[in-house]
Amino acid sequence: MTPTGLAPIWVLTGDRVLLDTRSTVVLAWLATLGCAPSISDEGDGAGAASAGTTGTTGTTGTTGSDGTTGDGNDTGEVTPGPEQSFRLYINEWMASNSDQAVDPDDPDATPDWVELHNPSEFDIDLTGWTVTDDLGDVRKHTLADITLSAGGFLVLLADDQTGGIHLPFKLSAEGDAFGLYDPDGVPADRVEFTNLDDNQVAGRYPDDGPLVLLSMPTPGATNDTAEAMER
Ligand SMILES: [Ca+2]
Ligand SMILES: [Ca+2]
Repeated sequence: MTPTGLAPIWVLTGDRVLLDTRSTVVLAWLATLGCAPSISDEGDGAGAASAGTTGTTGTTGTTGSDGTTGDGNDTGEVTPGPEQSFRLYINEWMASNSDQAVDPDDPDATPDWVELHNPSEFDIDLTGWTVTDDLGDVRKHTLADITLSAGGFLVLLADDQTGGIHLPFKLSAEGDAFGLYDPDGVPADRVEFTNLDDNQVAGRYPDDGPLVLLSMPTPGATNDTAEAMER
């Protein structure tokens, strides 16, 4: 099974590894960036696999399943389509921070920070994804060895340091930007902002929703209180 086109398949699982003749395997996948996978089968004669009807599960419409039968020698192909999509979000950030402890290794530090959110039902390995505070330089920093768990929140520290969740730049409260890009450089989410007060937190309300000012910071947790409408 080979992902084709621009939209990658991030997770592909089957409910069994070995198939007996005429047995069935259920495949599940997670695609991103406007990709709606469908199954086609190249076949190889007698006992060739046949693609079943593709379907979707879950509220985000990001997974599909497909029943196939075959002789264990078949190969198939996933063809991206236009409808289903999956996203990671820049969910919350603080560009001037004087009292919020968010560094697990330094409770006295109060760095700028950015919260990412993964609303999907799959863990996403962020290795190779890039982040930047300059939307004209999308590969400013490449993430490594970080997983954004299914339904989870991840706090990155914009503290001009490197390694793990640290980023080699800070955010300017007078106006700045933040972008998250997949390993192919395709934007997953981008935000721009101006004039944030000290300890002012901005983000999406509800999670993954419109950009607002938030009345209290919730790094690593759901955004539960909005202060102002979209601006
Ligand atoms: Ca700052
Ligand atoms: Ca939050």
